[in-house]
Amino acid sequence: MPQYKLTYFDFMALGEPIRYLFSYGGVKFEDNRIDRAKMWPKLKPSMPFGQMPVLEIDGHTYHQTLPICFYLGKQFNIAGKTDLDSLRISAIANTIHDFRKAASLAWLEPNPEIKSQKTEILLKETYPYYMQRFETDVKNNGGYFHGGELSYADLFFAALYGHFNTLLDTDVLKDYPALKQLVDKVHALPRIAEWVAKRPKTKI
Ligand SMILES: N[C@@H](CCC(=O)N[C@@H](CS)C(=O)NCC(=O)O)C(=O)O
Repeated sequence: MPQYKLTYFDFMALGEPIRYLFSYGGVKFEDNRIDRAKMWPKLKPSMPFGQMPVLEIDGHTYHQTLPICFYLGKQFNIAGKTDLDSLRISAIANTIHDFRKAASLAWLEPNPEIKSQKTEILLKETYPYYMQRFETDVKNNGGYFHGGELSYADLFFAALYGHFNTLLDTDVLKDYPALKQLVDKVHALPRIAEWVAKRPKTKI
């Protein structure tokens, strides 16, 4: 079994889908959490593209959340049976990642006036745009994002649920019952439930 070391901030955010995948697969990993204020400025120049998460596999460093999730999804047989299934699953995960980026840009905006404009667009336009489409996908695919069975896109979304709630300051799934059922189903998987119970509790 390879040695895995995940390096990310002490938040859920983009680290959490990777942590969910390791938990789902029942694979041990080192959960290396970086303090943003104290440790990050020194560490940033050593990162492949100045950002995290990064995953070390037997001492080799890999970056970019989505390819890491695809790789782990493949290891655990939840990355699609055929190449076309994989294409669809990866398109969904990328789209969830796009939504996260839009939400985090509003949340991180330092100028209060611009932040309130960005937040209004996020809440009134971007959020319903994405969630309505995600909800329809899950309704049309037997309660999962693709093919009536669990894929890493489902884990990706469920892992980001708490993070989205913080970014939008609301329960983002209150009007989206199919998505809520999917997230509950993922959180009822025994190894995921075990991870969620024992993980460090963070807001973001
Ligand atoms: N495309 C990258 C984005 C990574 C990213 O945005 N990382 C942020 C944290 S979520 C980061 O490292 N921020 C610190 C910085 O840029 O200095 C991925 O999906 O992994």
